[in-house]
Amino acid sequence: MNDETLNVQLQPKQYKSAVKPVWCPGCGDFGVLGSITKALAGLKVQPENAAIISGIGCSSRMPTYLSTYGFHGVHGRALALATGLKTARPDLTVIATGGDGDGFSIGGNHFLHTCRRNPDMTYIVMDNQVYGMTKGQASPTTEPNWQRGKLTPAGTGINPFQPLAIALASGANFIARCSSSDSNGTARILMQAIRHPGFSMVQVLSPCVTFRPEQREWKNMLIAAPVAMQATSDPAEAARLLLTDEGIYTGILYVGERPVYQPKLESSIDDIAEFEEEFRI
Ligand SMILES: Cc1ncc(C[n+]2csc(CCOP(=O)(O)OP(=O)(O)O)c2C)c(N)n1
Ligand code: SF4
Repeated sequence: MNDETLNVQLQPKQYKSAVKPVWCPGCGDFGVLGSITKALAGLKVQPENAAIISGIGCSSRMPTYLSTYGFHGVHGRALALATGLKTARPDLTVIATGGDGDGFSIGGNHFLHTCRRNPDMTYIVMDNQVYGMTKGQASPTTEPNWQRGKLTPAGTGINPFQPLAIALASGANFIARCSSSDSNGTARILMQAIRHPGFSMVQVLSPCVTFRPEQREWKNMLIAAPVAMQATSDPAEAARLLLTDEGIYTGILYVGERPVYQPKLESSIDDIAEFEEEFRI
């Protein structure tokens, strides 16, 4: 971190780029963009010391709208990219962003293993229970009886993926759920997620007003999780909470203490030609 830029207090809007979001009016992702800028400002992370990494989807456009470093990658590969970056540049604040399709479908395998590996980064999934960008197909978190999808007119009939329970079982070190309709509350949780060592998984319920207009009602259905001032660090207690909450508890649901993945950076490769030879087919 550059000493000259340490602790300079920027306003949240200074974390926004000059690019105007192309999201549909009313999309929940606007609220999440605001929360990320507030969290970075609150933590006094300078834009040049942060990197936002994403895959593909409406929500994955996030890096474009921020003045930090960023990488809008390929579908489902945000966590692989982000892990590589954090490993090479542990000094950076690395945040991966994306949607439920990107993260739990095509990127599902990376999700499991990033939780397991536990690099010190934050993953923000804007969950709208649908593939927004490709016009409204069912995603892993879609309810089994959602019948408006053109590919699944009778519903998927499949149990939804439970991102937070799976994150817990796979080893994520901080687990929270929030809502895009509560921009300040989400910003506060993101600050804690970013500060906490290890892999922080934050599911933000973020309505797709175009393909799931009924999600506008989410803001009236969310309830604060029944945890005391302090989130539990007991995985069994967290599992009980996550598996019985019907998907609407918000707040910090688990805080763990697993060791962070940060391999040593010294290279043992002295001769690159010799290394290439080893991999020649
Ligand atoms: C390899 C690959 N497969 C499929 C696609 C098409 N595709 C683009 S975005 C997307 C799903 C996006 O849904 P989600 O991640 O939930 O994000 P949202 O748009 O809802 O924010 C898909 C299937 C692609 N870009 N690349
Ligand atoms: S299609 Fe849905 S997720 Fe995509 S920008 Fe529009 S409201 Fe947001």
